[in-house]
Amino acid sequence: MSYSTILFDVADGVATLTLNRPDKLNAFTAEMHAELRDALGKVADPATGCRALLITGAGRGFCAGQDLTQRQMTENASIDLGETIDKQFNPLIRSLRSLALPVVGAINGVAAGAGMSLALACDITLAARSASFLQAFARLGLVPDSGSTFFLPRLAGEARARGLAMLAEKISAEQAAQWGLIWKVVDDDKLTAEAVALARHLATQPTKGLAMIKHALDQSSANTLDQQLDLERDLQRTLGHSADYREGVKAFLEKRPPKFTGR
Ligand code: T3D
Repeated sequence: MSYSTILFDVADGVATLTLNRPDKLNAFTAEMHAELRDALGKVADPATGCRALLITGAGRGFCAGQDLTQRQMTENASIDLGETIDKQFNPLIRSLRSLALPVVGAINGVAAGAGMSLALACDITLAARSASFLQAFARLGLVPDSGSTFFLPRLAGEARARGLAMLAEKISAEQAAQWGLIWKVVDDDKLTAEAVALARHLATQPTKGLAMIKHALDQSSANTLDQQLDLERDLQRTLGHSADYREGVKAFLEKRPPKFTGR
């Protein structure tokens, strides 16, 4: 499949996915969703050799959420948004969160609506100092979707989640970092280099272990302590048989840097 709304490239174990509709601040269209689905399928395919994914946007925006020009409203128009959520946005967030490798978000500009949800769904999110975040949904009479009602209270706490979602006020990257919505803020001219370096570093790390860290953290808010302790035991048991664990211990004892293979 050739892509017209995204750029996709794999090098050195890192897949880079760039949303590429800069004139529309990389707003989502049905076509973009189809291309994202295809690209994420490649990232998940072990044959591609991806051990980390980097997501960013082209131009001055990261992603402005759903392209509203695809939602032209006539008097009394009514559209089944449940259908687009079910077929486009939910599969995107589900496939991102279930990727068995780390996902780095490099938020280069405004992230609004489902674009902000996408930023929150990444495992480690860096943002340019000039970037901003907007839960635009309430301005349209909608609820936050694409996981925002899940991520916001967990990351920022109830009070901030409610304020962000109901007031739909744009916040700065600094504010997003202070509230725990993202990992850190980087000077604009350093964002790409820092995000690429981070993704390359993660691609050299124990991929299986990182995937299981994601899994354990994803389960933790729904589990009791007992359930979580059992889960940690089970994951540790699996990882104890991995080549990367053997290499990690060996390298430590031999006082040399480890060479992880992701197995
Ligand atoms: O529909 C469903 O399937 C349900 C799912 C919904 C998920 C959602 O994401 S709902 C939320 C949709 N997104 C929004 O409501 C955000 C709308 N955009 C904005 O509020 C602002 O554009 C921003 C705050 C993001 C950025 O503002 P600013 O001043 O930096 O830029 P701008 O001038 O508004 O936008 C630049 C261009 O991008 C402009 O086009 P033009 O006039 O130069 O030709 C603008 O119309 C376009 N653009 C920005 N956002 C969207 C968009 N075009 C289509 N859809 C957009 N979402």
